[in-house]
Amino acid sequence: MTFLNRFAAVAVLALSISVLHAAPPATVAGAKTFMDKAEAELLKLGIEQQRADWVNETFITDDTEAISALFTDRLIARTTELVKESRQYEKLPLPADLRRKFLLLKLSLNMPAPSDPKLREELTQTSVGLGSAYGKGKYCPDEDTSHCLGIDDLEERMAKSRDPKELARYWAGWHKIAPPMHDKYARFAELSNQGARELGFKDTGVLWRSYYDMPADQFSAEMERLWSQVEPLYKELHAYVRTRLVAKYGATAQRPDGLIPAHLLGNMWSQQWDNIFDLVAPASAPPTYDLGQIFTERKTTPKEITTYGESFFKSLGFEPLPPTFWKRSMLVKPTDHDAVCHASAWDVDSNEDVRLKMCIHGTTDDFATVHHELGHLYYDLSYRKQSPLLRDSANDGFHEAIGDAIALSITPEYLKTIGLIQTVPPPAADIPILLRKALEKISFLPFGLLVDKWRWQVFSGETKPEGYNAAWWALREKYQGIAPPVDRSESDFDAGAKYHIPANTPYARYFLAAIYQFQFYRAMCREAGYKGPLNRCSVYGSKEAGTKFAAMLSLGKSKPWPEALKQLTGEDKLDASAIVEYFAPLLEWLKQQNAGANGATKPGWTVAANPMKAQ
Ligand code: X8Z
Ligand code: ZN
Repeated sequence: MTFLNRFAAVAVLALSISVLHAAPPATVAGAKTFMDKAEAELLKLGIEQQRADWVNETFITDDTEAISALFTDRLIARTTELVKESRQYEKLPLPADLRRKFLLLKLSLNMPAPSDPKLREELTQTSVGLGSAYGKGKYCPDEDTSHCLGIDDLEERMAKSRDPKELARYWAGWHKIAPPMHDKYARFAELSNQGARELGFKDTGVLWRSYYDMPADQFSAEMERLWSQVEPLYKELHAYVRTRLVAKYGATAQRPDGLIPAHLLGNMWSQQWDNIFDLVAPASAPPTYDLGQIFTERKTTPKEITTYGESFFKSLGFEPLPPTFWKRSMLVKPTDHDAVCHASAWDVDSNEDVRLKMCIHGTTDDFATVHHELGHLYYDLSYRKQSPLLRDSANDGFHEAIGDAIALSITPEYLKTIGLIQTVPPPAADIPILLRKALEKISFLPFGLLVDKWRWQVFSGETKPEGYNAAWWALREKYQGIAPPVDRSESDFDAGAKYHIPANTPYARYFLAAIYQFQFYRAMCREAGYKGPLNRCSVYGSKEAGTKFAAMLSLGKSKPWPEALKQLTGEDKLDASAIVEYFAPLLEWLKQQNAGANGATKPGWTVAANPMKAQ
């Protein structure tokens, strides 16, 4: 043995002794202790972060932004460390439940961050800043800043105005909030990707797609499979609406390529079209009802609107909302300071302290949104007995689908039962009622799909910052069949004018929810003993449906999602057959209309040379 070799042998021995001292060999018992401690620690950090974030989102100032960024930073820093420490247990033969927790820990960050504290801090500050920029966003039509409009006002105007020039002004005015976010967003994506790579994922998009108890690529394929099941329905609806808009607006709505100008659909992002029901309702149909109008006439308060939602859940056997909900929620927009108006549900202490943050105006949309948000909160309350990492939905699509599944039971019979309408419209009103539902649900599907398609491309590097807007409009055109009301270019950043982009909330969840909610609803109807056509079922008051629903909710994230789905529905696959069944009578009717006497309308559109060009 040469001297050098001998030296190396001694060094190796010394090193192995020091390794032995620093870290005893990983054991299954050690893995369990590690996980128990990690869960307790992250729960505490998570509660602190939620409190700081709540204060920031309901009262945006430079200070609350900084406080929120600080607590977000602490939570991410510790989670990242714990994920790295957890690697020593990866190869052990862990019991399935414990192995699942290790996986969930690794997937728990929507915004993975570099472990370099400087870069991590930059990322959290950038991210909180983007969220606040959206929250503070306003369109000021004139010099007088007391006339500025926030997104809640603008959404109401987009819903109600029927003047295309005015609509285009609101649309363009709001989209001006986003260009200043462009470079910050690009930096955000870069840093978040670096964090994802440190955790062992190719990029943040791959991390997000790994969330569904199947390989990331298989998840993308699932989304496409579902889209192909519902695309024919969307295309028929699109063609029908386009014909009616041309009848109303003439040349403004008519384009040779068949695309619909985005500002005419009653919604800032053209994502749900129910606000233009009056423009597309069949002329000969019996009148239905307008909940927004009823709330206005009756001066129904935001609290009362929220109580309608709570009563539905109570009728299924759920507990009343805790008193702190009423004390701590924000139900109306503050008049003296900025707040993020986009509705959200908060589970602040992972136990009882649930809250709603919303700027309720009393529109029909608000009624649906209140049910949506209470769905989140009742899910939170149902899984609070699980251990901390399992206090979450089976997957994020489940979380988004709960309240919507309940809201599908808001049928005319139900509204009569609770005294919101006096008479139930005759059976001839079924088609208009279904049409309004399709304007809310079917119109949403391509948007639900494309938001994350765009983001996955951004995270993977396929779309570069200098091509953000072209990629956005290529997807808007391909999937939604819409065109911008005014010319766009790369000095715009239109994706940034949608809440979930600056807020970094993944969006595929809403597409999944649009499918799941009909599966959940169909199963609950079955449980309630309902036998008629699916669109007329309401499970209001059914304790049988409620018990089965509650059992699924209380599982939280303790089982892979197919098992949770099976518990309620007997099915273990995402399946568009329930949404297709629900809208089957409407699909036939739409086909007839589109093929009808006054000029056959061919569903679909051709690809424009430049999707960023208005006409
Ligand atoms: O963001 C929401 C909820 C809060 S989770 C109000 N939704 C999506 C959106 O507004 O874009 C519900 C429908 C889709
Ligand atoms: Zn939601």
